Amino acid sequence: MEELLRQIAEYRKEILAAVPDGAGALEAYRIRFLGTKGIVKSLFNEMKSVPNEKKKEFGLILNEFKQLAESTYASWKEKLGDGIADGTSAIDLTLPADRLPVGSRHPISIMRNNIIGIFQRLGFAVAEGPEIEDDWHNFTALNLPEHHPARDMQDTFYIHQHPDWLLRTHTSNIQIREMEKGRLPLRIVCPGRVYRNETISSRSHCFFHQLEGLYIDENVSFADLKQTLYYFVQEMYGGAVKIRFRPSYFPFTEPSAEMDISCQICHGAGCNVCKYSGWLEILGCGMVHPKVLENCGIDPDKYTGFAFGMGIERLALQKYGINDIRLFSENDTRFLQQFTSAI
Ligand code: 2NL
Repeated sequence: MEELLRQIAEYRKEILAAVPDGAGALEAYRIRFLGTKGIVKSLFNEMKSVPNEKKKEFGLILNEFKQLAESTYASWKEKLGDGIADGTSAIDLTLPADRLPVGSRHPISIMRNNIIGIFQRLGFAVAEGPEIEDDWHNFTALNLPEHHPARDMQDTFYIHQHPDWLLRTHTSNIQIREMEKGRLPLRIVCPGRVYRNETISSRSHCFFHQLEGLYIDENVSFADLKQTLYYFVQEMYGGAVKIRFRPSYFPFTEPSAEMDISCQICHGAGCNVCKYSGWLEILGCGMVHPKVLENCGIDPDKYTGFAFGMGIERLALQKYGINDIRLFSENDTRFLQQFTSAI
């Protein structure tokens, strides 16, 4: 009897420490403890050798031991899952993992990065600035007269609590801030989001993206402007692209021009994208107005410069043949995932 109790205590310890690592090990446990020739069975067979007055006490201990062996088996069977008979693990670690959806660059980011890359190869640095701007850096320094329509409450988002603040209407504020730092020469491109109080439609939105450029040094001429922009479109659209300049007006440049490229769809023959003109307008540009230089503490008799600005959405619409500007900000993955392979 004493010897049997000692054995049961040993087996209890073994059961409590058992960690079967797969269906094979669990089956070995079952055969060892619960099988027809297993430990539980053989201990019950020992009952006959126990003195009668001790049989009740031994029976209780034995039954408790049997329950421990059975419940341990049941809980491990549940943990490992059943129906696996390969003798290893219920979890197949060699199976490939579930696929995660791969994200993609936003078409506006792709376009912006391409443009930046071209100007960086020409020695332009990238500058950024605040989207909430004061009247000076967004309008006054840029030679926009006080009653210019762009300053109208109708066209610009003002910050109610601070009437001098507004959401920038172009990224020129960055260039003003860079010029005010007084480090010349200056050769920068300025990408960013801008805001205008427009009715949202397929062609206009209350926010969009611009990229402006500025080059200021001694003896910078309109010829430098033309050659820089010609290099840009050749890199962007290929060597066969043609350009033309049309006179225009901006308060911050003089002279000012719009630049067109030969239509990338019909190559000048005429189609509905270029409205049968053979040309697509891609940017505005000009020589920085002497007043703007003065406003930023730069001597217009010593320094000259050119500037240009383009709308990134407009270029992306043209490049990818998209007909609705709202698609860029709706976050519809059916639209966005079409750009997964476009860098
Ligand atoms: C357009 C035209 C333009 C500029 C932006 C600029 C900035 C400074 C001084 C002078 Cl600080 N000019 N920027 C110049 C000409 C045109 O943008 O159509 N943008 C979408």
